[in-house]
Amino acid sequence: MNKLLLPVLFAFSVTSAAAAIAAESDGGIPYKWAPWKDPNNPLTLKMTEEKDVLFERRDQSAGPKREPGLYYPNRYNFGPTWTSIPTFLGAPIAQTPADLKAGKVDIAMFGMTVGDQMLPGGRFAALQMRSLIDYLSYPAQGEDQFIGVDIGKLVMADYGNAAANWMADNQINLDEVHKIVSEIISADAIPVGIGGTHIQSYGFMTALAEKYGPGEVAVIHIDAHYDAYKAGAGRFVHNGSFMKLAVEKGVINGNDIIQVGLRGSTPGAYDLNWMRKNKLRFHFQAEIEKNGWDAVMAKVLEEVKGRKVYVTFDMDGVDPAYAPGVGTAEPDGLTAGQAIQLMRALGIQNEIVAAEFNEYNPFLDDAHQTTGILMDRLIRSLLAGIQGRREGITDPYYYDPERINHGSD
Ligand SMILES: [Mn+2]
Repeated sequence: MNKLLLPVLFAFSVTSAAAAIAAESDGGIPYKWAPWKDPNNPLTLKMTEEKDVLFERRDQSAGPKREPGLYYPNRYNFGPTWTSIPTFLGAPIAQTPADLKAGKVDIAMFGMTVGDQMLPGGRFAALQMRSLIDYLSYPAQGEDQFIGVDIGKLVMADYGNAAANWMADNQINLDEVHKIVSEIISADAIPVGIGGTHIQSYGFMTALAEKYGPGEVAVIHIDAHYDAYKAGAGRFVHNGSFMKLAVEKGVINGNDIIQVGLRGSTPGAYDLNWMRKNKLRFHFQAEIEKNGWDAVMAKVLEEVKGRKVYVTFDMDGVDPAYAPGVGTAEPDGLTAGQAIQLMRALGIQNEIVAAEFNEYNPFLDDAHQTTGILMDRLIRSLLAGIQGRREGITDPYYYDPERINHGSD
């Protein structure tokens, strides 16, 4: 269920004469209207196949034979996306954990293809992100123009996509995200998920909880929406509810969630109370407007200092003036510059253990692919911060002296 329709249905359920029905429901759609919640109801749709071909892995040993490691699919050393077989940031390909290990990969990018959004298109974002019509997006190299660090020093790989069945319950899709994140982590690389909708964050969080244990990793959650609606519409979880489920199932502690950019028509009093009770560290746009971006960013950095960090970036956290290609656009929000600054600062200050950039809808982007290019730059800024940290930069507000003073006076 999408973010906009859900409150409408919810409001309908409680304002109709069926208040008694609503009272016996869990706050979502009343049970009587949701027969699919009852497994014994003949109307309930079930998977009839044990296996889903979409998730069957290719037998890599069947050939062609090759040594484990990274390989470039392209003929040319340098080339824009339209002369290439596109990969994320032009990175070489890895197909298995053995490839990641043999290649000593630092950053394993993979495409995510879940599309549970009111306005369809998110599942095509990974495809688009590999082929932006922007030749500067192509090489996985280049100096960050704030801190003068070359992200090409990181060993990057394109780890392919996580499949998602666009007709199935999201449980199976999240299992696949979980699996791929786990494969990457087990190869000591940092998973960077690209594309799809925000629900996939749940697969990241379960994989991270499995590896590190709950309470070890803090989540930086940039979003217009708090994503803690009660799960509704008979679904396991959706892109507006996964945070609540993650907290209630103990996948993550509420006070390990730091949210930035919340605004719009939600949450209401009930959910805000839930957020306070579970000690989420939320930073509404209201706080940014009142105290200014610098103060709020400083507070976020202070709250997360010394922690392992997982970044989950919903592109609708950014003002649609800068990022129109999203499924649930919400006016106001972070500027492109603020978002870029935050990514770079987090990469410098914290040990980034995973990151994921979602809710980009290429069908709703402008002709310049403004949203896609911004998402690309957000990824690069985080990577620049990560590499800067490896090179000994410790100040999240560090700038390359040569880039803030021309010295010609
Ligand atoms: Mn979201």
